Amino acid sequence: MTTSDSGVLTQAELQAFERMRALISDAREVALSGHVSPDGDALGSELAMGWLVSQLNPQARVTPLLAGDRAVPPRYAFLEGADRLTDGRDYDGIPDLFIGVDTPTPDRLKNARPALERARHSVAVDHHVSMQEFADVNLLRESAASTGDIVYDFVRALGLVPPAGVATCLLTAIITDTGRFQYQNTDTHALRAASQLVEWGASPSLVSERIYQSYPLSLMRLRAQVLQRLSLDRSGRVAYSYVTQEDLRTFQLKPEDCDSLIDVVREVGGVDACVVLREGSAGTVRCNLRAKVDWLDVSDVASTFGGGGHRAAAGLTVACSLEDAIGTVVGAVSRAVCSHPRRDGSVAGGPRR
Ligand SMILES: [Mn+2]
Repeated sequence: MTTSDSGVLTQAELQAFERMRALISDAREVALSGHVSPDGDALGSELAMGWLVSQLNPQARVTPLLAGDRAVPPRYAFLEGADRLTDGRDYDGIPDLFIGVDTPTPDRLKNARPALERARHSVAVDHHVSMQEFADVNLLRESAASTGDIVYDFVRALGLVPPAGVATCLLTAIITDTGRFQYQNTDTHALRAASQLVEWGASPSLVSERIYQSYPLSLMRLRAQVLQRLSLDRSGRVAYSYVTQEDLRTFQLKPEDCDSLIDVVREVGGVDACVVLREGSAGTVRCNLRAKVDWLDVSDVASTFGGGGHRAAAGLTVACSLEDAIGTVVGAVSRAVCSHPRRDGSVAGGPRR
């Protein structure tokens, strides 16, 4: 293994890479999966890792799995290898090696979990604070902006040069998890990796066009509705909005179509946090939380409701009405925010006249 880029890697990470390389080289049957309701990081990292496995071990049979019940979200269908993703329920192989990416717990593997349980060996690569080290080899780097950053390091450490399509998978992972290099997790590692990936042929404009400029008109109309309902908590430091079951029927959208709405709410100036609540079908409410300031850890708030995520981006599900969820969840975020002094130049309430 070459260590040309090992300056950023810890000794433990280099050892984990070496063990991963050995397990990959010895495997004849390899299955991979990211988490259920996959995002750009889960899919991009999984597909890039799948390519990496076939480079290290061309004889291996490699099956990238989908953990959830649904097909690949249309905006990620352009990723190279996305057409080879297999429904976890249709896979009955006994992998010599299972590789989980961007997945903090086995239950987030849902339909791919049986493959993990049947596997002789397992590897997990992740950056979630809440990660339970469930595999034989666990590479957890909480400071990584995305799992794609870590897979990128593995590619570099092995001295591999990916084709443009695979570089685009990793660039997608980094762009989506950093919110287009706008979230607090955006760091020099992510930017350097992105630069090298573009050098290898990845196209930032293609990623932007496919992921951020390809919304159906119905979703744009729902965005308008979400903007109409935009509210501030009593302190004026938390912006929130919501989506009802009725909205999904009216606009003929699926729950996962709502993932991008949090970015609309975060555009409000002067707030420290934002929340989007989405009414579920079974008396539950899914809440997406974002911190806009470094000192706030929304995964802390999420964990008090049994949820999880990262410092700046977390999610949780509560079993109550939408109205009650607004009270309790926005209330909890509000308390977390108000434990810290208000920042200067707050403009959330609009200009004071
Ligand atoms: Mn991720």
